Order: sequence, then structure tokens, then C-alpha cells
Amino acid sequence: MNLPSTPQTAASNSNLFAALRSAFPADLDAVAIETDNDLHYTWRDLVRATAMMANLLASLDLPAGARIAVQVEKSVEAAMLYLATLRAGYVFLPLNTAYQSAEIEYFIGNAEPAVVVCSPKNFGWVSKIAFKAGTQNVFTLGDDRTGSLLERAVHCSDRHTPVHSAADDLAAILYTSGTTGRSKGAMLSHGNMLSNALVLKDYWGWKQPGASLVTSGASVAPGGDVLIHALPIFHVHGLFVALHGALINGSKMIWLGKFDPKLVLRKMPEATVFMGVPTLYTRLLAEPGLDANAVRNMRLFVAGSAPLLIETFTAWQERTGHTIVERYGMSETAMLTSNPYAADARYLDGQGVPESERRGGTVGFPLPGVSLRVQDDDGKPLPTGEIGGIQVTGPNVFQGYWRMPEKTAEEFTPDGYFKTGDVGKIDERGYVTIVGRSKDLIISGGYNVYPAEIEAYINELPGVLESALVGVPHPDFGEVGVAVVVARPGAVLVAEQVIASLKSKLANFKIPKRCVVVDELPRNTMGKVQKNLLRAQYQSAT
Ligand code: MLC
Ligand code: AMP
Repeated sequence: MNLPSTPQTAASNSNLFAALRSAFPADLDAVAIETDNDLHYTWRDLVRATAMMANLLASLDLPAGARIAVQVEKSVEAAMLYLATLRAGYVFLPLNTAYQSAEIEYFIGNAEPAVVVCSPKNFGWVSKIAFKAGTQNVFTLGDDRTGSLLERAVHCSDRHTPVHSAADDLAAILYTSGTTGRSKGAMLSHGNMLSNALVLKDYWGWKQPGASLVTSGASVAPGGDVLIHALPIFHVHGLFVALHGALINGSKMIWLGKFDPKLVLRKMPEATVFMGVPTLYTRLLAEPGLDANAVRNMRLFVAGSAPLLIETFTAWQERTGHTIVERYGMSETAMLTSNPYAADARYLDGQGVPESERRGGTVGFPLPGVSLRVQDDDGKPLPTGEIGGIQVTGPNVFQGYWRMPEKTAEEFTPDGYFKTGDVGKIDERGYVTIVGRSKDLIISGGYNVYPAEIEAYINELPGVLESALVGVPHPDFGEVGVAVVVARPGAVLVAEQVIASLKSKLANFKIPKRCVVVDELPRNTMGKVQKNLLRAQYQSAT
């Protein structure tokens, strides 16, 4: 199997922005991004605006490795800020716009960013938190090209040479909540992300501008792939897989501020690639207009971030004639596995057969360069078909958790494999199937919810003795949280009030969709709460 080449020599620049920039088309005046409010950005706009923002960052005299924390609504300028941070050699720290003040306080206190960029409407409370934590520079950026960041950047030069970065220099920190309730910052390097972007470009057969593109129905002339970008840009899926994918191929993007199934359907005839979490696919399937004609120019549908139900996979095939490519990844590793894009003699299975089949219910094969194995709790490798913990290694695997060396050491095996916390198996043809998680995690609409974090908040509410949050199936979000709460002796708890009190404290996607008050939680002989019993009891609770 041939690996796409990654810059290796010490002298070469592994700066991710430099690599993405070198893939921009020769015609810099071609449209790179078209937005849902009809703005058109050329490749030259991307080059110039990221240079101006990089010069602004450089003018701030930040220390090497400075973190740039960003909590802003999705916009092209927000993506430019990410690229400018890479270009200037600093470390990007994206934050979900749903996070509330207590969550932001933790991230800023923990990461100690030198720069914080927030939405203009949040400047009051975010700047207070940032200044208290010692951050010197707080800018604003709106989703309508407003804010102090752009006001300052516009006075900076539009020429900038990307800094020289080594492959293991940090490029981003992504916070992933922890099983103990404390979020951990996963440190990703330029090399981690560049290697992953190059592998996916090849593996998913991205078609460059200029290529004549024959899809299942008609041929799309001759601009190459066009990506509908409908995901948020503060997590791996939207920020890395989708954005890097288009940029490293010089492909145009149709940029949607928010996922809207009707708008996606309207834009599909102009596009060839779509990426989404399973909820996006189920919401698209609910649109009567989704049929083979609507997707006639599409080449590739990718799903991930949460399990894609086989019903969704099959319904999509029946309605559109397209087979979704399901892939698997995580913040700590970017993409790990993918179902095959097409029969390709370069990618052979163990028997020398081209890997041509996209299998529903599986996440496909380890990507080139990724080594994936399944082990039991004692660290013994398991034979084909047996279920155990999934462990991985490869150039995409992160550098460790920010300022948590012990936690980092715990999550790696002595021979350098990262323990994903996912439970799965590998079949005789090499397909990986995820069957569950050893980490106590709920994935709701593609967002991770860590029960320990929510339980800690619930337990602090007046009148609460203890609580357990369990994930139950949900037709739209895949899985949602149900809070099971026990009142202190003599206290009266109202379920609706428990939920209402959480709303001001936690991001909206973390709010349990239902709360039930019970006399006691079921426990095993060791005293551990039996969440499996609660899951079974409340599985049709939402
Ligand atoms: C919104 N709500 C959610 C939710 N999103 N609740 C649970 N889970 C979610 N994901 C809440 C809202 O606050 C609201 O509550 C109610 O549910 C209905 O909201 P909505 O209007 O339907 O939500 P919407 O804004 O349309 O958002 C839904 C969504 C969004 C699916 C479009 O959640 C989304 O963009 N998800 C994608 C997440 C993603 O990019 N994940 C990638 C992670 S990277 P109320 O009470 O206010 O009415 C990763 C690695 C990898 O995992 O492998 O890729
Ligand atoms: P995050 O920490 O937000 O990056 O989420 C990563 C987790 O999402 C993984 O550890 C998996 O549990 C889950 N995940 C990602 N893709 C898939 C998939 N295709 N199927 C099942 N789970 C997935």
C-alpha cells in the first residue's frame, strides 16, 4: 500500500497552512468559498486575509506556542482565523459556541491563551473571564464580518511568509471532556493533521479542479469536487476532515452557517461531496425532496462522529442510490478508519482483493499508516472477530493531553498504542466494527456528553443526594441523556426544575432531555451504580 508522501526532512516546512496553500489552484481568482448569503471568496481572498490576520497575531509579540482561543459563530472569517493561526505558528483552540460561562472559564483557565476571540455579543462576560485568567488580548469576531479582529487586521500587510514548523510542533488543542468530569486538551501537531489530510485526499478519491468528474449520474464539469460544508467548525469533523479535505485538494466549498436540510438539498446539484454526523442524514431523509435526482451530481457522502444506524445506511441507499462511506475518528487522533471509496488495486485486503465494498454497520479499514488492534483488559491481543478495546498508533495520533502527563501516560500502552476507549472487533477481511465504549460517554447528535460532568452539576443542586446520567436511543440525535436523580431525605425535587437549573450552566446539547426522580439508584455488590439497568429501564423515555 502506498502512503501519500508527507514532508519528512528537517529542512522542509511541515507548516499545515503552507501545505494547504500549496494545493490552492493556480487561478487564485477562482471562487474558493460561496456562502449561504451569497458571498463569494476567491482563493486570493483566503491568501490575503489569512496573511493580514497572521500579521496581526505576529504584531502582538506572543510567546512561542501561544494559544489562540476562539469561541465565535461559524463564518468564513472564523475559518480564516484558524488558517492564520497555523500560518503564524500559534496554537488554535476552538470552543463550541454552546459553551456557557462556567465551561469557558475552565477552558481559558486551563489553556491560558494569549489571545481570546469571541462573538461581539459575548464580549462582556468572555473578556472578564479572559482578563481574570491573565489573557492580554481579547478580540471580537461576528458572523457578519464585524468585530475588532477584522478592524485591526485590515491595517496589517497582506503579505506574510508562513512560519517554519516542525512536524511535531503544536497546531491545535481540542478539549474533549473526561470520564472524571475534567476536560482534557488533546494536543495535535501540524504533522498529525497534515498526514491525515493527505491520506484522506487519496483514500476518498478527491477530484482536483480541472478533472472531468463522472459521477453515478451525470458528469460535473470541470471544476472538480465541490464540498457542502454544513458542520460546525469547532470540532474535528468540520474543522479538520471537511475543511482540510477541500483545501488540500484546491476544491470549492459551499459554506452553510448552520445545517438546514432544505438548503442542503437545494445546493446539492452544485456539489459533489457532503459530510455529516448521522443526525444530518436522518434529517435529510425526512425531506420528501431527497431522491436520486436531487443527488444526481454527488460523488461522495461521508458519515461519522457517531454510529450510523444500519437503517439510515440502507434508507440512504434506497432513496438516493448512493452508499454512505462511514468512517471513524476522534479528537485525539483525527481519522482512523474508513470504508473504502471504490475498488482500487492500490488498496488490497489480506487476500489481495480490492477493497471495494462499503459495509453498513462497520467503520471500514484502518487508514493507510494507521495500525489498529483489539486487546482484552489484560493487554492481550484478541483473535479475529473477538470483542475488545480498540488501540491505535500512527502519524495522526496526538502528542498527549495538555499539561496532563500522567493522564497521557495512562492512555498509552507501553508499546506506544493509544487506548481509544472504544470497544470493537475486526473481521476476517479487516473491517472494523465498533460495538460500544468502555468510556462512560453519550454521543448526542455528534456531540460528546460525559455523564460524570453532568452528574457533578446535578449533584450540586439543592436537594439532590445523587444522580446518574444514562444514554438512551433517540430517533433524531441517535442518543440522548436521561438524568436519574435521588432527592436528599426530606427534600422535594421537581424534575423540570432540575433541567431548568442546568440550562444556564451547561451547553445546550449537554442538557438531559428528560429527568426522573427516584427513591434510590440500583447498585451492584461493589456499590457501583448499575447504569445498564437504568439504560434498559428508561430506553423509551424520550
Ligand atoms: C442541539 N440540541 C441538541 C443537540 N444539538 N441536543 C442534543 N444533542 C445535540 N447534538 C438541542 C438544542 O439546544 C435544542 O434544545 C434542541 O436540542 C433542538 O435543537 P435543534 O434546533 O434541533 O438543533 P440544531 O441547532 O439543529 O443542531 C442539531 C445539529 C447539531 C445536529 C445540527 O447538534 C450539530 O451540528 N451537530 C454536529 C456535531 C459535530 O460536528 N460533531 C463532530 C464532533 S468531531 P432547546 O432546549 O434549546 O430546545 C468527532 C470526531 C469525529 O466526533 O469522528 O468526527
Ligand atoms: P470526539 O472525542 O468528539 O472526537 O469523539 C470521538 C468518539 O466518537 C470516538 O471515540 C467514538 O466513540 C465516536 N465515533 C466517531 N466516529 C464514529 C463512528 N463512525 N461510529 C461510532 N462511533 C464513532
